[in-house]
Amino acid sequence: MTVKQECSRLNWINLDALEAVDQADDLIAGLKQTPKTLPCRYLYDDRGSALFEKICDLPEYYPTRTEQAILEQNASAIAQMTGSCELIELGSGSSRKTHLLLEAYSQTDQSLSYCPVDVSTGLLRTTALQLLHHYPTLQVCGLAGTYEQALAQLPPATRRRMLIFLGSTLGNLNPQDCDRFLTQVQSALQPGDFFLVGVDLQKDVDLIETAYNDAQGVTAAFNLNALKHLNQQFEGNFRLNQFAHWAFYNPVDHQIEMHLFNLRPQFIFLRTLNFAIELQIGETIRTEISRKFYLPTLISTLERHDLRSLQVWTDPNRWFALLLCQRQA
Ligand code: AVI
Repeated sequence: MTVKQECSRLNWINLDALEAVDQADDLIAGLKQTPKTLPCRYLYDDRGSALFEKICDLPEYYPTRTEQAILEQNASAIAQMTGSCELIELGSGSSRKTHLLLEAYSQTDQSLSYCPVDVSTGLLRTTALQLLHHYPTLQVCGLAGTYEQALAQLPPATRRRMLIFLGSTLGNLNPQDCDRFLTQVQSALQPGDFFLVGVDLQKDVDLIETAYNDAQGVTAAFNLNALKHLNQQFEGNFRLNQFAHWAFYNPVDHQIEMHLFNLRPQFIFLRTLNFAIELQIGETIRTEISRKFYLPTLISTLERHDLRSLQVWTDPNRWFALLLCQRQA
């Protein structure tokens, strides 16, 4: 297979998401509030995405391998239940778990098509090319942008669709944003279409906290990289060595919170935004929440958005769940 033949099966749509979003209003609003917060998209420049890929391979970070094992066991059941359909993956990253689904669908589907959506254009391109090389009849339509933008601008459906949202990324949305997101999913799907979602479940707190405080410090580097990203993008002066990574479980909201803990008084200026803040010792900036779900509550939340759970698969420890939902009329 030549590169030219592979490229003829690759379609590319740039959603201009980053430009549109980076009016940075939400960034400024978050840095003004107490406690300070950052939109978690700043964790994912190309370096952040590469660090996240490394996190997925850490011994402490159980979600990736647990979800992968569930998919390994059940990918063909999923393909059989949905039949042939167009696969759209939100926040695809390296699409490592999607290989399992593509493998299963390629057994039954002659016109296999896959739309990965990601903000990291570098990763999206590399992954798309690898997939084309691996699956000789696959059509790929890469959508470079945020999933909100992708859901609003999906190419018209030509057949049944399945939206895929793996890795418990749903947990990175607070309950209001989660509702907004599910409303968008609901409108992007026709009755009969599918939504496949992977979520991390509530469990022993030590296990969760260890997953976000790994011994090699990869999660810490991932967290701090958000500030480097801001420095580069907005000509900022965050001094990374004056912050410490801090991740803990909040039992009230059932979520891990990742913060950057400020070690010295600092004056921060983001030149291109003409925005300044002062940070006191001990002040933190929350960079991410990662909610851990209780299945019955999640199933009814999905139901409220006309997404009926057809089947739920979990691992033997019930640490993680994969739900296949169908959009109701
Ligand atoms: C992408 N997301 C689901 C990961 C999570 O577990 O919330 C991001 C992450 N943050 C720290 N480690 C992994």
